[in-house]
Amino acid sequence: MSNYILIKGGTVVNADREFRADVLCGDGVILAVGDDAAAQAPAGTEVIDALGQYVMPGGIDPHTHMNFPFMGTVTVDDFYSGTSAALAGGTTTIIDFVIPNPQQSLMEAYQQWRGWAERAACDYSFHVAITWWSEAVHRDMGTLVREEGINSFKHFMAYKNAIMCDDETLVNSFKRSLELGAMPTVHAENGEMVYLLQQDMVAKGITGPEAHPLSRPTAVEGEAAQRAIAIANVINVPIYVVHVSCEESAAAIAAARARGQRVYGEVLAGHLVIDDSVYRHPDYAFAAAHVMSPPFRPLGHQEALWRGLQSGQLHTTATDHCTFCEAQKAAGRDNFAKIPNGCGGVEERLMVIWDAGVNTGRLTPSEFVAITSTNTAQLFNLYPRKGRIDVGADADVVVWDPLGSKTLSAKTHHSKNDFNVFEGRTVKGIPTYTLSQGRIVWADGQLRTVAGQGRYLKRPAFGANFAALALRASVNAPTAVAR
Ligand code: URQ
Ligand code: ZN
Ligand code: ZN
Repeated sequence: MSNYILIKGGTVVNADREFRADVLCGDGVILAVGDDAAAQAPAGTEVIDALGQYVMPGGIDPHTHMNFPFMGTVTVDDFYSGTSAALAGGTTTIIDFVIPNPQQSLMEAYQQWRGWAERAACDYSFHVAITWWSEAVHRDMGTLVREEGINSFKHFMAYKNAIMCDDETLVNSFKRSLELGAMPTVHAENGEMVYLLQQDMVAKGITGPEAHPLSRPTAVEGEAAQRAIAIANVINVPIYVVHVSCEESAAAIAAARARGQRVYGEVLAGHLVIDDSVYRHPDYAFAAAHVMSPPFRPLGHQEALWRGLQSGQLHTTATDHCTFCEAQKAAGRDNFAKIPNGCGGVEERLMVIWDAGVNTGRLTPSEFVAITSTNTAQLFNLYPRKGRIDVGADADVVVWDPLGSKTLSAKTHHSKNDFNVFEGRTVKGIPTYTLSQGRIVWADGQLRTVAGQGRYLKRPAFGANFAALALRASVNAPTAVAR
C-alpha cells in the first residue's frame, strides 16, 4: 500500500484560520497543503474524499492516566487500549503522568512508565509528578529535563497519605522547575481539608458516593489554586492548573492573569457538560462510576468554564482519562473515600466539545482547534510538530464531518471500561478518519491501530529565565528554546 495519502476537497482548520486546501501526507509528515497538493502526489497515492468536511490537527490530550496503579488497583485501560480509544475519537497525542510513590526514585518510576507505554498506538509524552522532596529528587528533575525531554512537573495538592505534595515540596519543586525551564502544574485541591471533610462525612454516617462532592467543595479547589498561583508568583515561574472545575479557580486564574502573571488553565470535557446530580443517583454503581476529583460541580460552574475558554482565560481541554470498572469501584461501597477516583473520556472529548461548543456558537472551529490541540502543543513545547496542519508537521490529522452524528455509549466505545460518563449523549460532529504519523488508524468506524506504533516525544525545556521571556501565540506560551 502507498505511503502517500491525499486528503482532498476539505477545509483545513488551524488555530489561526480556516481555508480550503488539499493535504498531502507521506513518510509520516505533511508534505503539501494547498490547491497544488494533488499535483505533487505520486502515482498510487491513496485519496481520502474530504468534501464538506474539516481537516484539523489531531487532538492532543494533555491529561491521561493509562496503566495507572492508583488506590490499590490499576486502571482498566493500558497504553494500547487507551490510545486506541483516543485515535477513534480523533486524538493523536496524549501526555500521561509518571507518578512515583513517595520515596520512590523519579528515574525508576520514569523507566517503569516508559516500559508500560511501549504498547501505545499513538505518540505520547509524560509529565512527572513530584510526590516528595530530597536531594535525589532535585538531581533527577535535572536529568529528566536535560536528558529525557520532560518539561513539566505535576504536583498533587490532594490525596493526603498517598501522593500529596506539601507546601515545602511545592516551593522547592517550583524553584527547581524555574531553574530548569520546566512548567510546574498542579492538581489544585486542599488535601488537608478534603481529608477532614471525608472523615466528617463518615462520622455523620454519609458513606455513599453522594458524600464525594460534599467532601470536596469548590472552596477547597479555589483555595489551593490561589495558593499555588501565589507561590508561583513569588518564585516568578509560570504555572498550569490542571482540571479547573469551578468558578473559584477559574476566577483565581483570570485575576492572576489580569495582574500580568503567566497562569494557564485546563478544563476537562466532563466538567463542561456533566453536573453533580450524578452523585445522588440511587444506583451505587452509576454514582460511583462518576467519582473523580475534582468532582462534577453544580450546574452554574459549567458556564464559568465555557466563558474561560471563550475569553482565552482558560487554555486547554483534556479528559483525565483514568478508567476503573464497576468491580473496582465497588471497593468503596461502605466508604466513598475508597472508591478509586477517575473517569474516562479520551475518545469522546473532541465530539463532546464540538457538539456543546461549536454547534452552540460558543466556539469557532479555529477556537476549537486551539483548545483541543494547538494551545497544548505550544504550552508543552510540541509545536509546530504537533498542533498545526502545515508542511513539515507530523501527519497527525483528523478529518471531521460536522454533519455526522452518533450516540456515545459504553457498548460501542473503544476503551476497555464498562461505563461511559457520556452514555446516551447524541453528538453532531464526528471524526471520519484519523491519521497518526501519516497512517490511517480510524476509518469508517473501524480501528486499525497497532500496539507499539506510538513514539515517545521528548519535549525540550523552555529557555533560561523563561518567566521573563517575550510572549507568543494566542496563549502567551513561554518561548521554546532547546537547552
Ligand atoms: O487526580 C487525578 O488527576 C488522578 C490521580 C486521577 N483521578 C481523578 O479522579 N481525577
Ligand atoms: Zn488530578
Ligand atoms: Zn489526573
